[in-house]
Amino acid sequence: MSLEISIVIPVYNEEANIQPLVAEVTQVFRGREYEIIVVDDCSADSSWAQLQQLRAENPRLRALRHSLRCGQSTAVWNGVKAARAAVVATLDGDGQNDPADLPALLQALLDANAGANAGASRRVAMVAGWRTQRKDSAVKLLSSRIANGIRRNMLRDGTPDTGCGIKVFYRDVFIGLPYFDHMHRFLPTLVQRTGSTVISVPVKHRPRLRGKSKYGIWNRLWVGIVDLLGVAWLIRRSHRPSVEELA
Ligand SMILES: Nc1nc2c(ncn2[C@@H]2O[C@H](COP(=O)(O)OP(=O)(O)O)[C@@H](O)[C@H]2O)c(=O)[nH]1
Ligand SMILES: [Mg+2]
Repeated sequence: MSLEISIVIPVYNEEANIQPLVAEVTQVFRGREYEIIVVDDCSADSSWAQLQQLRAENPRLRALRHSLRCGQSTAVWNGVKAARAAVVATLDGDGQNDPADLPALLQALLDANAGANAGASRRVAMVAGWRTQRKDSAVKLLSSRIANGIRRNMLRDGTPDTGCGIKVFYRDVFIGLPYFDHMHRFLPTLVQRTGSTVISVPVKHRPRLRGKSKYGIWNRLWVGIVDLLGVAWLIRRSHRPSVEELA
């Protein structure tokens, strides 16, 4: 039986969140063909021990671990590479995204491509979650609003919330993207650069109940500016003519 979906969850020091989140995903996909891939980015807490225990009792759960901390993008990258399904979902590991949104996002992706050939180039390759009611601190909301405004103006990616951790997409399209640290914040732009379309769908957002946020204003702002320039350069340096071949 082939898998319908691989759910990739990057974690760094999320020891109190992994078990409840895996239980939620398991509940949501009960009776379906799926796998959960948690990628531990060399956590300093008991995340890996939790995963060892959970893996022993849940064959649908796979656990990967980095030998050193490399950041969220690399964790997502390695998780997607390891995925066995043609469609992959990502989910933050802190429980702020609601796994109950995943089936609708998956369906939106499949519906958008109904009747299209698997290899057709112009298709909806990604459905991005859109946190219409974010449950974050005022400081985070404000800094995110400013950063989003600048990004939207520079990249014109037509995506209201690129930073949302919940996304569903075709694995082969993702694997064809250029890899770099922090790429996870630019996935809609990078996917559009391949000629594919991205649609946004409203999703729930929940407050972080356990553990601490790994991002503050400063570690997001400065790298964000460098990344934005880098991504703008990538867009400028790409061409996508249609290619014809003599019969
Ligand atoms: N693998 C990995 N995941 C990370 C890292 N930093 C954050 N994450 C994960 O990315 C997700 C979002 O991070 P979080 O700290 O909740 O960011 P916030 O929601 O913007 O405050 C969570 O699943 C984190 O565990 C990291 O350095 N490596
Ligand atoms: Mg969070």
